[in-house]
Amino acid sequence: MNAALQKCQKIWTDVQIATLEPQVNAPYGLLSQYSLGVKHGKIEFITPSQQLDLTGFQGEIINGQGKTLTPGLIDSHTHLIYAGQRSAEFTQRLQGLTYEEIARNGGGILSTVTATRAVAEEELVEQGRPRIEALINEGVTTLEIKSGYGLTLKDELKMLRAAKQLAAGYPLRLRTTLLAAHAIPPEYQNSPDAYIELICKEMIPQVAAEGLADAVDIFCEKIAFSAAQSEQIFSAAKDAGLGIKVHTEQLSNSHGAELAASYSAWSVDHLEYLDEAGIIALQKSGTVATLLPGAFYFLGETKKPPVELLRQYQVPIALASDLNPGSCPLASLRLMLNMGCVLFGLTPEEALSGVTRNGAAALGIKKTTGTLSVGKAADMLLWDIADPAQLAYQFGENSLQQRIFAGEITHG
Ligand code: DI6
Ligand code: FE
Repeated sequence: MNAALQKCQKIWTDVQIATLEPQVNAPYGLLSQYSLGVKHGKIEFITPSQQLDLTGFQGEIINGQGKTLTPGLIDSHTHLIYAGQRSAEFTQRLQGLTYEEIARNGGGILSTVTATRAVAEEELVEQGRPRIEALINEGVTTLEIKSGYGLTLKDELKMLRAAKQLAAGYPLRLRTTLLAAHAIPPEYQNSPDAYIELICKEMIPQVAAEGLADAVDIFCEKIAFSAAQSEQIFSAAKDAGLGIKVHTEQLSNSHGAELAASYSAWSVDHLEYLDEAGIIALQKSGTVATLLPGAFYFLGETKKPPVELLRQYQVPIALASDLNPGSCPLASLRLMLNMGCVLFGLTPEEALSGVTRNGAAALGIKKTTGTLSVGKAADMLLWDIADPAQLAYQFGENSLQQRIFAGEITHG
């Protein structure tokens, strides 16, 4: 028995591994009849089962019985921390009001801001619990949570702290994002530039100093912030050493993607109205295009993101839930796999890459997670399926047999 194998704590034998590694020249980076060993939370080896000699191995052996192992799922865009809910707004929309009209009447994001400001950090943690558990139970091992319903220094910090406190109770990798520029707060309705200044001069530096966020995001849209205001935020984020993300081209083409690409953004998100010039900019900067089919579906949008052009320019595509109380109260990344295919025309392989490899890239952590390869985190899911496409094809019947986080079996 070789030395690498001897040092492993656990070995999964006889698994079909969907590595999602582009170097593995097969759909899904698939390796059949392989074994995988884990040491100190990381993948130590991946080898054909027939080459494995387990004589004398002291650790745990898990017989995979030919089942399929994939990377843990990564939900790279959520607004999971908030107070209250907006079913009344849903009812209004069904009666004919649009998301934009509701927002302009002071509802929408601002109604969640009122509810979120009114509660303590502990309460935000408790209200987020069923949502985070829903995601974890279906296989999410890395999750991003944004602020954006506080819109004051104190309340944005409260949201980020609540996200950290909530996630700390679960076997999960958390990335947090400051989205103070989500909406113009009521106090600044007549002076949005002063709010941008507050974000750049106070919020971003303090959040960076306290290590409360990995990235900064902004809603660049005609009902929110302009490209010029976005640029100030990107510049402050860059100075603070934080990653850059942007909500853009969701309801119109604000050219936020092109601008974000010029700041080497990690991701640009939504993108229904993205044009070819924006796509070329993304290709140059290596920025991930994050598609959010749940929000598209829930708002009954009809303009689809330019998937064929993204493919043509080989822009990496991530897929995420956008879980939030207004445009996507759907706490399921599995559902997004199906919607990404049915609504946007992604292939099941593109969809799965979007919630693994490209999700990791959208969070600036592609070196450590997102695919199954030696040296990466052993965040893995064992599924009772024969074809990885089943993850996008089926919904509701639970085929997840084991959820493994940093080498430990947390479910199953
Ligand atoms: N775009 C969205 O879809 C979410 N935020 C954003 O900038 C919606 C957030 C909400 O309606 O509460
Ligand atoms: Fe969002």
